[in-house]
Amino acid sequence: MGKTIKTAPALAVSFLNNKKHKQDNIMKKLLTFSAASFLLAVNAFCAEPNLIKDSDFAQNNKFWKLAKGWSITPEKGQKGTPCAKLEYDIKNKWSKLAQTVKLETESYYKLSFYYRSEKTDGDSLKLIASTSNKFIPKWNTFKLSNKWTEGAYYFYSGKTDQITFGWYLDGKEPNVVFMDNISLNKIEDMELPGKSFLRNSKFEDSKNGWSFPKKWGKLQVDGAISIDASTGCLDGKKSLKLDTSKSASEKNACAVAHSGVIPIVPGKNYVLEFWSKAQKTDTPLIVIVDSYISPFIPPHWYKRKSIMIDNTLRKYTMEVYIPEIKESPALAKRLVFLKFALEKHRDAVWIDNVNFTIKKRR
Ligand SMILES: [Ca+2]
Ligand SMILES: [Ca+2]
Repeated sequence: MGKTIKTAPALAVSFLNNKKHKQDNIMKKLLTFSAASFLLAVNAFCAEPNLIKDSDFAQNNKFWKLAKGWSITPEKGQKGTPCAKLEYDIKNKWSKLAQTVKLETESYYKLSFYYRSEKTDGDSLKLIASTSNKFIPKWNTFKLSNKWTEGAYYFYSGKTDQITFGWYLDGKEPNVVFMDNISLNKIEDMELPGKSFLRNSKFEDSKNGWSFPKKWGKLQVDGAISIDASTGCLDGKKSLKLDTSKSASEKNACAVAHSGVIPIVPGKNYVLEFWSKAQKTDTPLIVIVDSYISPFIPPHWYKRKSIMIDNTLRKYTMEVYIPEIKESPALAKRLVFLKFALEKHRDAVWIDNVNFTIKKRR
């Protein structure tokens, strides 16, 4: 090679450079290709498969049970694909789109689905999760709107090895609902610090995932609980507002909001964070992390704290140790939910950006 360069230096060098360049390119391509196939292999190995069959409705109802009112429509889905459609009138109340899936026991799962309705504001889409036991929470509601929205539902299987998901409407008005891209995946990242499994934690999705019960122990709720989109709002466009300022007496004043269920890993330290402000100062907000197998039968596990809220917006933090199941059998479902309440106190409190996650190690 040296000789070639000596006899015809310029040409040979350029030829060699060219050759080297080509070799480099081939090497680069090979490396990129093998890196890509390696990543593909890793992804294929790591990604949990979707357990829902015909999740995008492209196989025309082979795996779905479509009760009265439900059909597969060719192009109304996300990105113009086929999807499931419910033409709802009062006559097909509780009529379900359903699929039964085998589960692994003692595992965490996420069910995800996309939905929209023809009306801008209407009833809620209901999800029923039926199993042979009562271990997994059965009912969930998802507020309908005319934009494609993801509905998510997390649960721990325990000893349950089969589940049937059914979606239906039971509202008072006719509507048309579309559903697409339904997936059920085992989740392996339950222990990621900072990852919250709380649904609608910023209240931007209105009341979705939250409920406002009528009673709080022996007290009747006489306050106003709302998803507030006024100037009092803390972040984004909406926040949760508990308002007992118009309650008849301090002694009976009461307003309560419950979150939906949050899957947890036992034996871990958790941090509950939220942003809040009150109309006045020194307003005691009751915060409870709660868990039970059945709401009316012991065992019951909870952590309760009264947090003083003042009239400037700031972040409040509460640390909670979630015990092992053998210490607290009430946590067997590996679920908790959060409660925020004003009790025997007249004021208004806004709450936003609620986060409940495993504590980060320092
Ligand atoms: Ca589709
Ligand atoms: Ca918000």
